[in-house]
Amino acid sequence: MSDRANQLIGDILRRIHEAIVENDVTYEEYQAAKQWFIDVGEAGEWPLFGDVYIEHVVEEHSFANREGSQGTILGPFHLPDAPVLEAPFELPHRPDETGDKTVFRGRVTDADGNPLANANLDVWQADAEGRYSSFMPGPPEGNLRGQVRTDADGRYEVRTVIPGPYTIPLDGPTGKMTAAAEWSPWRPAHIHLIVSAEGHEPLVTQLFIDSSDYLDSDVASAVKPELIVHPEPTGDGGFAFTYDFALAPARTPAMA
Ligand code: MBD
Ligand code: FE
Repeated sequence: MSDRANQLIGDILRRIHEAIVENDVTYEEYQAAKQWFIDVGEAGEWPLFGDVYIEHVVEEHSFANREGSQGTILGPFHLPDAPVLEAPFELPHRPDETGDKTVFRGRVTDADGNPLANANLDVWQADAEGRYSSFMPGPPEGNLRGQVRTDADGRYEVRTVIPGPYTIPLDGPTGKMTAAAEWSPWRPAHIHLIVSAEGHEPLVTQLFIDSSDYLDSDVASAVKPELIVHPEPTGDGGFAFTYDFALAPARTPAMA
């Protein structure tokens, strides 16, 4: 690995050095940057910063030309071991959970369209105020997190509420950096999923709500047109939409 480390670390440092020279970075700016690195660490925001500003390039590059459905970034708010839900497949929520009720359903298939039975969909999302349980005050632990399995025809169904848009914390170092550059701190409303089935490449993705603001200005640069969904009113005050997932074959494990 030391050839790799030499190459990669060397290249990244060279590019930072070039940016310093090309932009005439001052000693004051260097010291302010050093303090900002310290602040990001103290605030526990390195996962946030990385997933907002860096992960999308890793995802796009790593999965360029993947077969089947589009993926996008994982982000910092996934928790393993959410409960596996039985019918009617309703994500755990508060009795007075706000937000428009919605159901989404579809099929999980392989890249050729053959249904995948017993595929797993791990689903997590913010509440209507854009807050993720376990990471922000408000929603109780486990809120709006759950897993569902496909039936023999590869069909799944999830009942939940439509999330609100999310803003990165404005008073933390990542938010302050974003404000300093006069960038928008918002992510459009989205539902996260990891869709997995034996013998297939797990699909880490998000579904974006078409009526949300910020679809064209996602701070995390993670929106793809194929991932925008269109909830339709069902006549009872709720909404419904469909989404089918096609999984690529598992990548051949790298030779040791
Ligand atoms: C999110 O909700 C998110 O999905 C990502 C990728 C980064 C920050 C917050
Ligand atoms: Fe998110």
